[in-house]
Amino acid sequence: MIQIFKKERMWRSYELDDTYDVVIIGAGIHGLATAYYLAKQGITNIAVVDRWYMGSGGSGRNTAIIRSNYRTPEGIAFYDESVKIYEQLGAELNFNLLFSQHGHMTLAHNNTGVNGLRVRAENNELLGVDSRIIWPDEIQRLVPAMDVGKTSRYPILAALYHPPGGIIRHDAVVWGYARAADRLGVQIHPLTEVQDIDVEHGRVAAVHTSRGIIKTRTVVNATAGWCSTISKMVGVDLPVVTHPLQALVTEPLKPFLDKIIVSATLHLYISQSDRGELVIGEEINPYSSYSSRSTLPFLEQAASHVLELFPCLKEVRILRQWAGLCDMTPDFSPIISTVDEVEGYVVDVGWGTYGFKAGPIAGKMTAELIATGRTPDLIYPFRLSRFREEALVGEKAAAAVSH
Ligand code: PYC
Repeated sequence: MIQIFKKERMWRSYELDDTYDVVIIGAGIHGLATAYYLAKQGITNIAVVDRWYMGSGGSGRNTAIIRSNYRTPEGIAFYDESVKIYEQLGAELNFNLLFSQHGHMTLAHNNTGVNGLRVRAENNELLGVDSRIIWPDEIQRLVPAMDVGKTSRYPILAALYHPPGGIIRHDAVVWGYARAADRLGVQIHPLTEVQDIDVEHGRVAAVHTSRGIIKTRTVVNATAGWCSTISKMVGVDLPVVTHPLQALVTEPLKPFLDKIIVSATLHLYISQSDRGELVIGEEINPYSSYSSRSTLPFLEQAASHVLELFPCLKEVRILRQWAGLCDMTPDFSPIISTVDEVEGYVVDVGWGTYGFKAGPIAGKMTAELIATGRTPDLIYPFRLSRFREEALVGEKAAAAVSH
């Protein structure tokens, strides 16, 4: 006898209601995590709207690196909370997120680079984050396939080794949060484009969408690369410039690389996925744009940089490329904040190249901010007013992506 199993629906479809307590714009990891943590606090009359499909922005277009080896005390503390959430998130959402923590290694090829890594190592250690400087012998032992040689064009002098760093299945994180939020009563509305936002007497009043007008007193902008265009709808200029960031995957290979390798000099990061593909990224495009087209110059540069470190990969074929949009702030730190000029308008933006790894803690903090009306200590450094208070959180040089 053939048994037919009825497939469980991951989330439901709804008509758009005319009123919600909270409207979250952006059904990526940030928007969905915010909805989930709000619903856990009992605020369930929520619409998460997205002009395209769930996870179609940065959440589906990143290289899925999770780490907390940042540079500033504020950044380290914040991203470390995210790593801690990721470590138990699969169990909490009852969804396999394929999270593997095999370690993250940032290489230095000159003395300036080594000094930069020392600053990070010391700040990490002070805050209890597992990160230390290692030298070529240990690097070679941990990554036998890499050319650390003194004769290569970019000899490796040292590395910042961060054992808790890892990679995860990014779509699974989006789906896991979406399913959990749906079960708590959150409505997720894909293909629902926000066209305008009404502000009345200094307060958010309604959101105009391609499927109708929604009355609400709270709007969350979680739209990453598009955040400044949404913010203009309420008359708030964000200190954000959008740049594309590109990546590629190769054909699958037998497992040979369990560490994430990052080179700040080459602006390169490379890891091997559970499927065996190499996932490779480089720096942000130097120009501001909303285009998510791949380019040949990126491909050429990434390929040549990979071969500097891994000459053994010279015959490997590339399967596909993609690009995402990064909402860059002047200090490379995010903005998670209420906005003085418009009551009820909350931003979770400015993630630049760090958005995916921060999704869980950003969602949790944004939810707490909305539910309590108070800014949690962990995100106080990331308030919007820091730009006029000259209290920047300089996270430059905490990544390989050109800054
Ligand atoms: O910060 O780990 C990172 C990263 C990788 C790609 C973009 N940002």
